[in-house]
Amino acid sequence: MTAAKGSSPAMNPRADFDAIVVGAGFAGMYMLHRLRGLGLKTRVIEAGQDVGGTWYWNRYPGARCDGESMFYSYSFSDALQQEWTWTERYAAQPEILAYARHVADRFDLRRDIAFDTRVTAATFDENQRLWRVTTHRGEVLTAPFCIMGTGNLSTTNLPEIDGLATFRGATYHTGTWPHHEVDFASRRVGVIGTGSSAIQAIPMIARSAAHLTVFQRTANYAVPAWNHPLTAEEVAEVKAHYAELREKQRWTFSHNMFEPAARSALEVSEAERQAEYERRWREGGLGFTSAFTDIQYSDAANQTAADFVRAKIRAVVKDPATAELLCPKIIIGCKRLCVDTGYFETYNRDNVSLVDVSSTPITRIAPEGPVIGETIHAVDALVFATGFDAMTGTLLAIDITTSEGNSLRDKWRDGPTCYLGLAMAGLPNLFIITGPGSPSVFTNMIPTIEHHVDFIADAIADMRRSGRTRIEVDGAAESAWVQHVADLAEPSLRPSCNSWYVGANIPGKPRVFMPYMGGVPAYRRHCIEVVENGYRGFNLS
Ligand code: NA7
Repeated sequence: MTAAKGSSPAMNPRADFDAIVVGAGFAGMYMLHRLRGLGLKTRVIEAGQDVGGTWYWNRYPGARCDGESMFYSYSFSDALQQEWTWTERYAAQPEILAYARHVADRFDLRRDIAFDTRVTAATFDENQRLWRVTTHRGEVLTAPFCIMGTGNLSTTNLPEIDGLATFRGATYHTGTWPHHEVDFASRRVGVIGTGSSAIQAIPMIARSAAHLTVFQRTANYAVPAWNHPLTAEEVAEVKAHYAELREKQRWTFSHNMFEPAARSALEVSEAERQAEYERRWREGGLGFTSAFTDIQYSDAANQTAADFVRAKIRAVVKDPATAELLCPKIIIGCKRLCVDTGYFETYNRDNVSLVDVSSTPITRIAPEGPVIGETIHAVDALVFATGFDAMTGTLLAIDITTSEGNSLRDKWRDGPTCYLGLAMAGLPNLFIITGPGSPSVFTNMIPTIEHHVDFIADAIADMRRSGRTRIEVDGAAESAWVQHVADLAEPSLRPSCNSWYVGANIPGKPRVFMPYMGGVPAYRRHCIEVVENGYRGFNLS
């Protein structure tokens, strides 16, 4: 890869590009589109062979978005949202990937994307005022701005279990699924993990495998998707009102169109509470925990929602011992709520067994399969649905430094610190799209991405207009924001339990509650005030 010929960079004649964007998922693609619109010469660097990011890699059976398709999509182009037609309430991975490809074609994005190329390091040269971005091929590209669109769930977590290399069968990770069809027919399959990915994959694998053994460490809550094909009328109705619906979406709590909670779970009668949970259950999806205002804040309120889901599980799963094992003991909302299609029903099949690895973990993997205590569970294939080094893993895999000796790895040694989840003190002209300290993973990601991309593009455009070339977060503003994010999380039940939100799934990862819990409207208002006050908290020069 060499610097593209043609126009020279507008912002720093010594650089190859005006901006380098890492990642060609939904963040990187829209970032490229916006920067191009500003006339900036931009290069996107993408590890995969095509666009799509998360939806390029997560191809496991049953992979599907648990945000509703008509609102889990770009809003920046009305022509795009009018011409694209989603076929199901929740889009499956192939459809989302097809959409990403369509966007790349429609906006002619690929000509500025270097595929199959992984960024290994990025160093800011203070003298030249530019980032030197190094790829795994050894190339170095330069630009005054570097923007990380690297995703929050893009570095897989493969637990280190003794003997894995000796396993005779095939191994898979849901987050790096092969591109070819994986045929589990007449094979004994083991799935490790019961998070969102597993809960989607298990019913599908159970249908084809000779036998499926699920190794569960922590039982999880799942609410039915009630997925269905969208009718022409449903699609037409949304399309006719997209403009106002999108504006409404931008000011919802999580960029989802859930009905917001109005009351405490504890202020209503038992009958009203049950009716509200039942109504939300019938509706399906992630809006379930928006039933009451205090589900994430009061243990007693949380228990009412948890008890409701546990009763549903017991009603579905026929074997009482299996049902008890599947009933989560953790608070609801501790780990991300899962949305399922036939997950609990799958345990009624004769070819599915559930193995509890909470008290006795998987001690090692023998050539035949996982060993728990003295028992070898023989399988022909092992699926790791063991999640990701979320939110920070991918950024820390890149050696991000400055010529002044600052380094992201040092800065984040005790956990991520970031202003607005967008940029950091000590690392000028570097932006993160949906970084730690922003609403990010608590929201519908595509509109959240659009918000950050617009912020970054507008900031660069403002700098260009005012002839400024350097933007850096003020250390005090960053510390105050980090404290604000922690203060928002503190009264909630969430930081107290183990999840990837606090880094608890990765051994040795500092325990910090990473997402912003104040909701999208408050966050958007902060961002607006920052800009209106001359980029308060940033130093521009
Ligand atoms: P998750 O939600 O992080 O789930 C990973 C699962 O793997 C979870 O059940 C873990 O149990 C389990 N796990 C991890 N390591 C082990 C070992 N060593 N032994 C047994 N079980 C293990 O990842 P997903 O891919 O499902 O979902 C990630 C996000 O993608 C999701 O939240 C949505 O936002 C979309 P644990 O709970 O740690 O006990």
